[in-house]
Amino acid sequence: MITNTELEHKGNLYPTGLISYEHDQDTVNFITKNGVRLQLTILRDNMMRFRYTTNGIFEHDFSYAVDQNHPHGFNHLEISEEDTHVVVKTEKFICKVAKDDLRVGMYEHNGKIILEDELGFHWEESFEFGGNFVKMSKSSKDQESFFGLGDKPTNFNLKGKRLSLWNTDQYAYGKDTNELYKAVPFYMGLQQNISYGIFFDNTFKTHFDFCSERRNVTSFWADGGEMNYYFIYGPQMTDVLTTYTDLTGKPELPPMWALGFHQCKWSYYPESKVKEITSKFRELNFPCDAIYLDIDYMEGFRCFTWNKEFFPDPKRMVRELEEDGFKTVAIIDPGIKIDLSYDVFKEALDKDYFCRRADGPYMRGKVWPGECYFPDFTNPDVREWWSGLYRELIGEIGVKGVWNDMNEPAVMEVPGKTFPLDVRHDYDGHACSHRKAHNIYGMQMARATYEGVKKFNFPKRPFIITRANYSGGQRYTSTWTGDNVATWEHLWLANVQIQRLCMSGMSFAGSDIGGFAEQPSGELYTRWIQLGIFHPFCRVHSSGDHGEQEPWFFGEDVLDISRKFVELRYQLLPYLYTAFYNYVQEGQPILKPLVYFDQEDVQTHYRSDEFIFGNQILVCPIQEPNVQGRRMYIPKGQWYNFWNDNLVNGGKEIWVDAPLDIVPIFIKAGAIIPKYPIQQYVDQVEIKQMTLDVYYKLGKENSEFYEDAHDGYEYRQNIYSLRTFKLTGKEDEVIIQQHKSGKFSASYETFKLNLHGLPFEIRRVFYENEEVPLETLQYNAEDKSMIIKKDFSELQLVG
Ligand code: MIG
Repeated sequence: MITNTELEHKGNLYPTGLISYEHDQDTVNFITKNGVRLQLTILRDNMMRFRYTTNGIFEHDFSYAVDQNHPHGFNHLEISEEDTHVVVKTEKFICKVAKDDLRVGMYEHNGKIILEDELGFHWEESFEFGGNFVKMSKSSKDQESFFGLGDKPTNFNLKGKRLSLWNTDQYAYGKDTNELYKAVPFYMGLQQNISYGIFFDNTFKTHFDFCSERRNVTSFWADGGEMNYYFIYGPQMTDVLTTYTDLTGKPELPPMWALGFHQCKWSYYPESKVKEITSKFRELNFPCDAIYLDIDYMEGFRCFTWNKEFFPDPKRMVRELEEDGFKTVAIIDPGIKIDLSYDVFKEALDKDYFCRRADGPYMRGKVWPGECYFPDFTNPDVREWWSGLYRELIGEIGVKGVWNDMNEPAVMEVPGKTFPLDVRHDYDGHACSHRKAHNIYGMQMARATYEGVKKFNFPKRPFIITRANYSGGQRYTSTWTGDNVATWEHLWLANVQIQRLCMSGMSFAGSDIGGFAEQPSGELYTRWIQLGIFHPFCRVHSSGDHGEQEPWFFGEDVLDISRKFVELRYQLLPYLYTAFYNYVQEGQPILKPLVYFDQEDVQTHYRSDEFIFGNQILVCPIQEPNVQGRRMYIPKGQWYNFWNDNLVNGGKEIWVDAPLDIVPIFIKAGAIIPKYPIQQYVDQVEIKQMTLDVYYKLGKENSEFYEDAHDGYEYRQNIYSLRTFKLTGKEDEVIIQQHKSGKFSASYETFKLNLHGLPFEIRRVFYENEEVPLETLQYNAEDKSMIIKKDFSELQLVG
């Protein structure tokens, strides 16, 4: 591995003194004596983009990551000059550019340092590839922490790590494996309660060093392309992350069934096996919404074909599964078998849609079907063609979701496990080699798949899952963490990786529950389910080489406990769906690591076991065998133990009991949690009454509850309902106010309120500001529940 220091010895070059600078409405251009140019663009009051070129010529400005519709515009911009610096002020922060070497510093208006260049921009010429290795280094504070970078299987806080981004098929990876399936060149720094973000939008192999080589220096560099990064100021991590997701985009709401429990294996076939599995779920009353078909459903692994011996009538099967409440998800890989009698291959060949080597011939590689060619998904015509291939699978057969695998891209039996680097790509009209296109190949495949599934499933919503991705890919697809292993270490990793993906703008993520490689014990499986039900994507998957991984395989106890937790997920679906709504609307991550939840509390900066699911549920998985409980950190504030309603004051570590049928769960005081009755699959029954679990608090707390038709696009025409509840608790009273927006009208008329932790006996009730007898609300003193009309605006309970 090349280190920074070695690179320095190899001849780094630096900008020299400024000749001039000029600016227009949102951009300042700096020109130096040795031809370096810096283009600084203000996108938001809290976001600036920095682009450098070393010879005065910028590349055509193009990005797959940046959402074309991202919000931009700012309130204030002031450019002035000091002796040594050019000063650019926005409403939120100040940027100073040094005249002698273009080094940049970012400051709060009160003068506090946010982030300063160390060496700043520098580069090394690459004669082998042409172009530069472009580099940036920043000074770092002792107490600084770092978060983000996608799916890295390492400590949550990245301080001390050196990592690179090059999408790689890593079967049975381990803790600290460097390169994995995704490239998300975005991280957040946090020092002295000031958070900022760096998004290095460069699709070449990129490298990040978080004070690993030098204690007080953070650097990032790329094997080619431009130094092109966005600086985002917080000071709250939530400002940084939501600005990053504004820039790189958010997904549509998924269909609600995609948030149910999913069962997968490599592979369920033939049809009778698939049916045996799905029937067993129903027979055992174990909720499940989706069943997956891995590569063996195809004819000789040819994409968009069916093995007619195993699946004689896929359309009928998919319909029958659907009648039983199961959606079918099918896998599609990028490799297209070289076979002149296979129409998909023939068509792509005729249209010249496959990737070529630099010297002409098509790029050939071995994957499951044998020798394959690979579509160039960076070509818009190819994407359009690929999306059309879903006509039969989605439009006619009725498959509801598509699973894109092997799109790092993975190639078998070759060094590097991927395409040769000379392979050519269209890159949407900016022709380049695989060095530049590698990290976005999977994202562009998932994008084309998304377009296709959306088109042929319309007006229902598409569901896509991909293994490889790049920043911005969250607009099109969900993801999973690839080929993990059935070990306790991997349970720990799954927890960290999903939180990290949530911190990287990709909240719709999950791990292979139970582990892909090898086989879990019943205990490990149970603990994994107890974590997995809190992940935005919740799917059991296994390689199938090592035995079964269905919930009933491990015996009665595991089945019963697993069912209890999957049922809890189904009860919490309206709460999870609301968290999804906040993600889709504002870019709020669905899981909130403790540091994100309360960055001011330094206790949280190195913690990663505990996390907040949505806004108000604290979870701490059990990640070790043979334990009856553990110590965990409770963030500041008041929390109810979900299992016994005991109230805990946070800001400290406590012991929590957790025998095998319990995982530590706490509810934030003041929260109002919407719940469904248990269903075997989404929309199995019409909801007759919603439950709201109300947790008393001395003080105030707001909660939200979002609803719509669970599928389709009417929600975009205002046919949704967003309820905001304000709870205000005093010693002898509690007031709940409701505000509702949107035009969706739910199937039920009433809420059942379950009151938790009420410190007084209710004596008087005021409903819409008028006193009513307790009986009107069918108050049940025993279980502390009452029934109220769903559109109430104010309820006051007095002791
Ligand atoms: O080389 O399709 O990560 O989930 O079951 C293995 C077979 C290819 C890797 C995926 C895994 C999937 C498997 N695939």
